[in-house]
Amino acid sequence: MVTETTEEAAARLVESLLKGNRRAAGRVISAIEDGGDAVEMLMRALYPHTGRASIVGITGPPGAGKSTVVDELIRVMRADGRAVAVLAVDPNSPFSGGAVLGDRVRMMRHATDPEVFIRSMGARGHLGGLALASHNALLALDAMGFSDLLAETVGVGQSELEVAGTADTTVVVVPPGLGDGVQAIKAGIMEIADIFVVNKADHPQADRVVADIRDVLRMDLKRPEWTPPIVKTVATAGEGLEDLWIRIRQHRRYLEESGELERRRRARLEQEIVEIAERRLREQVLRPRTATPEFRAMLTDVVERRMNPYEAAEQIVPKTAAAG
Ligand SMILES: Nc1nc2c(ncn2[C@@H]2O[C@H](COP(=O)(O)OP(=O)(O)OP(=O)(O)O)[C@@H](O)[C@H]2O)c(=O)[nH]1
Ligand SMILES: [Mg+2]
Repeated sequence: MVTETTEEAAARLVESLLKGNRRAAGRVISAIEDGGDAVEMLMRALYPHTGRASIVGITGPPGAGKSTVVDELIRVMRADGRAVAVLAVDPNSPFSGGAVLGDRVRMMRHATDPEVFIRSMGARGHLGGLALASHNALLALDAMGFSDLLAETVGVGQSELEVAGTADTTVVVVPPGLGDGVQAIKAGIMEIADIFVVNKADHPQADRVVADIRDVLRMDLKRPEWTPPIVKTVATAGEGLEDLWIRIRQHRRYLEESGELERRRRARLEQEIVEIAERRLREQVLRPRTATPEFRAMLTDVVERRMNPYEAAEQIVPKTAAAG
């Protein structure tokens, strides 16, 4: 139930976040993760303060070195005067809140830096979908005043691609020595990469991977204005990260100057509105009409061939209603 006190509590919490209170930020992100009614109230208070930060998505197969790259990138970005917030999203992890142990250890040295914020997000909750939850969490960090947001997502599945889709710039980290080479990560992910990082460049197979990616890019004629650069890094030695940061800034400039940033953000928001509306339709229209004894009886009719699925759907949402 939306009561005035919870609305006020949400506004107060956001007020506190806007002043830079990390505990408040943690609570806001937890509420966003839970995906309950509070999200709407929080976003009402947060949204006017968002839209300033750059969002960089970092994705790639497990163990590619994403967290090590992020940790080193934070160092380079801090030296450049940026305030950096990191959200590590793992759709396969049941854990949430705080950082995943490995990441926490890895990024520990930044823990006392007031201009760095690190948080992880697991698969718990997310009634509205992980992509929406992680994007809303990034918006909260944007409102808090971080100039640059890094979203690390593990893996190359559908939900990871969706999370990556909410970033302005997507960095795909590819390690050498994948069984099938680049083919193994090709599906879907090559298309979303704005920048490739071939990490573990200390590995003898690294140049082979660079050549493989070049081959794939040569066949990709969809992006005449921006050819994704390939950056080699040895994250464990801190090598190549300055170059990566230069490329990220170049991509940002390209996005702004070409109008592509505006287009991407517009398309993403359109998708988001439609998703929220779809969920509402499902919950408020479809669910009540399918959670009835009449529906169970109709289902039996369909199972026993007395009715076909189209006729049954017509009983739930008549064509005339759908058209109107
Ligand atoms: N040789 C070498 N090892 C690296 C390099 N970068 C990272 N590693 C090692 O690779 C392992 C995985 O690194 P992470 O940064 O945790 O990789 P990740 O992609 O974040 O892993 P997940 O989040 O579990 O998918 C660690 O043992 C790192 O020390 C590198 O440039 N060279
Ligand atoms: Mg990681």
